[in-house]
Amino acid sequence: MYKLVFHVIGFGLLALQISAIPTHSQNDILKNRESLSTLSAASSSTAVAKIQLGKLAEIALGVTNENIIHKTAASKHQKCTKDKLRVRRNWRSFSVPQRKKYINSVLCLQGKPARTPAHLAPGAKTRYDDYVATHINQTLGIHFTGTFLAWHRYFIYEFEQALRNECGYVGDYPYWDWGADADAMEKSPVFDGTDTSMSGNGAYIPNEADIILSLGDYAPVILPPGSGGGCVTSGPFKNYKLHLGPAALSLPGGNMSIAPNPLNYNPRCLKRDLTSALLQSYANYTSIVSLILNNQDVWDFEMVMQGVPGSGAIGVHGGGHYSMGGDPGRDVYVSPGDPAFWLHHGMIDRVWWIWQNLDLERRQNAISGTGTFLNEPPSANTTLETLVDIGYANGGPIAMKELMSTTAGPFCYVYV
Ligand SMILES: *[C@@H]1O[C@H](CO)[C@@H](O)[C@H](O)[C@H]1NC(C)=O
Ligand SMILES: *[C@@H]1O[C@H](CO)[C@@H](O)[C@H](O)[C@H]1NC(C)=O
Ligand SMILES: *[C@@H]1O[C@H](CO)[C@@H](O)[C@H](O)[C@H]1NC(C)=O
Ligand SMILES: *[C@@H]1O[C@H](CO)[C@@H](O)[C@H](O)[C@H]1NC(C)=O
Ligand SMILES: [Cu+2]
Repeated sequence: MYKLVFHVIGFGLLALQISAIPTHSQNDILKNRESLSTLSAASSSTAVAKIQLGKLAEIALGVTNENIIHKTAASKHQKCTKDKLRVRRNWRSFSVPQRKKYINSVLCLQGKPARTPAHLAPGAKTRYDDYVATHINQTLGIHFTGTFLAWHRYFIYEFEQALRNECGYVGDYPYWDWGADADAMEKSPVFDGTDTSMSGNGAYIPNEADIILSLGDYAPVILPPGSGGGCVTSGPFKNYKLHLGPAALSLPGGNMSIAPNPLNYNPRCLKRDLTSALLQSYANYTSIVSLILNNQDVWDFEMVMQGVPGSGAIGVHGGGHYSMGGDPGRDVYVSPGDPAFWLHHGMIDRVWWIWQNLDLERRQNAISGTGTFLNEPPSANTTLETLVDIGYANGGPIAMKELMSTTAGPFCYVYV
């Protein structure tokens, strides 16, 4: 059962320095309590769960806004003030010109030369590839680890920074609302293949076999194939070439494609195999709300999100990735090579942000896990002092503690 603790004003690290915690007005508390009575458990009706998710996001927004006001009042050094706050928005709420501006800035990054030295990643040719190369290089240290959520928060933020600083993007950062597309991905404004989408499905390949995900000694997870399978034929990214990988690409029928050096140059088309059934099973509104409401501990939250090994589930994170299908959609390492990656991880970050803001005091700085994939091989626990680094992509090494709040450290954004 979900219990909201009314520590709606949490200050993260700053809280420790502030003696008197401002109290909430009685009205706000009553209002929250009222809306929370309908939020004790995820509804099995996806239509109701959609409303629940909207309410949870509203609560998170309210908490973040108040937090900023109080932090600004408490310290002149507060960098993230209300006038600087950026909003991240649902791709569905972007106008046509806004969508085109975002897409053009991504295409721009794909046209700029890489920073990664060729001797480290000969296949990294563009600034976009710098992000793919770094993700490939670090995959086993950033998934099923203590850094998973924060690393990806930093990674997509620094991608946004590159769009802004190197490609003149001035719009909002978009997220993909999985629940809205769970019944028909092909109709999603993210994947409908129009020139305002992230390109559409791959060319249809008939009679594709199932995808078989194997992980150590756990029973394999069997996923159905989708409605495409081949190269993307429409939309802004139909001529885009993947340059890196494959590193661990699951193919229909159970084989895996692995390049001897996934950082070598291996130009090929972007493939998709849109699989609504996966989004429907793992990333519908009910699954999103129950992820948020049913997991009090950050370990449970991040594990359920990624799919608890052996449970047969792949979580909302895996649901989003594998529902894109194709190449690199089915390759954990190379996944940022699909331009929809950034919208998917926007939603991942949004869900974390909502979860954190429902109990900031306990969750703002909650970390669990180590520096290695499922702690294999065993490594030290991740802490607030652990450094994360996204290599040649952008930014510099940064401590976990800087990444835990979206309105502190380098960040100043909320989700609407
Ligand atoms: C991969 O990681 C290693 C170890 O952190 C680093 O030295 C190297 O520069 C990275 N390579 C790329 C391509 O980022
Ligand atoms: C899997 O790979 C083997 C060896 O390359 C090949 O013989 C077989 O046909 C492949 N299976 C499928 C389903 O692609
Ligand atoms: C929604 O997701 C949950 C858990 O991921 C699943 O059990 C349920 O069957 C899904 N609902 C629908 C309508 O597919
Ligand atoms: C690492 O974290 C685990 C789980 O929270 C805990 O049981 C263990 O004591 C920690 N190890 C160290 C060395 O702090
Ligand atoms: Cu990742």
